[in-house]
Amino acid sequence: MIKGMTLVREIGSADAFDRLNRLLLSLGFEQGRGWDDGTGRGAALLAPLGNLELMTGRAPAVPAILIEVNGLDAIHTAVHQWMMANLRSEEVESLLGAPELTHWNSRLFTVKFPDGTPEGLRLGFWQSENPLHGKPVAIEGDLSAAGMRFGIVTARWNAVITDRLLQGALDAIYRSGGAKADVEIVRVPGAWEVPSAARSLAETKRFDAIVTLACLIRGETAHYEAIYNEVARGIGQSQQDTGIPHAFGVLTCETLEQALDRAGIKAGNKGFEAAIAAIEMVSIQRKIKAQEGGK
Ligand code: DLZ
Repeated sequence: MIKGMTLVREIGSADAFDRLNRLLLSLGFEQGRGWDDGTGRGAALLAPLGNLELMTGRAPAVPAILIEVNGLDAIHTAVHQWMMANLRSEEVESLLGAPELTHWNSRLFTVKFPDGTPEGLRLGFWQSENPLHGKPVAIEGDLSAAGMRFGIVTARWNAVITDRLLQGALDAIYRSGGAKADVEIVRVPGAWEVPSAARSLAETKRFDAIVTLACLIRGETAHYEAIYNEVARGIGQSQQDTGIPHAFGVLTCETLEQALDRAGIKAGNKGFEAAIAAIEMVSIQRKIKAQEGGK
């Protein structure tokens, strides 16, 4: 299974290397493990998600390195300030573009950092635009996980499926602005153990939501109905008793093939969907509480 992706880019001077490293960290990249082997240095800048995009038919209209952000205008301001402090001011205008709408419902700006190489380091920063305008009539949850803490309980039984569900859940949280430090994962033997671990996590009050992940396959599971009913009841009861949203990412399938389909092959990834539901529920809970407080 693919685990990650690394893009390697040479920076022409040591001075530019240090300054760009500091800038990108200040914009929100996470510091990874760097290296220095006496002949050169490397700095690892970690983003929550990677994406390899191939294209054909025409040249790309964007830089080869695209960085998705929240708060595009604040990022633009920070980059502008950095450039004004580090470069000649007359250079900045030609190197830094303004945020512009793209044809894929996003806004993007490009910037070229002089880095000692002839072409310079060209980056594109972009942010997706929310298509919803106006105030919703109903209270609806937002899909920003920034500042939210999650406990994820995942079963080791049928790990080929539950690992994919876990990957989907983490994908959803990190893509929505959640921080790695705010996610704790607990692995339990099987679906049967999920409710009690979920309750233990919820009772610590350290989490805004719990995401439960497991996979029951009828053909291979003795007492399938009995286990399923108890798991569903236990997770529901923990949610009711603790008042902390519990997202239900427990697959109940007839066959392994059906389970694979629901774990990212043909029918979406139910782990991803469960985590999105958790984010939404935390947001809804906060809005309801805020409304109460305002009365
Ligand atoms: C025992 C069992 C069986 C037969 N099937 C499954 C399954 O399909 N999915 C799952 O998550 N767990 C299964 N288990 C394990 C039980 O959930 C539990 O972990 C053990 O009975 C130990 O209490």
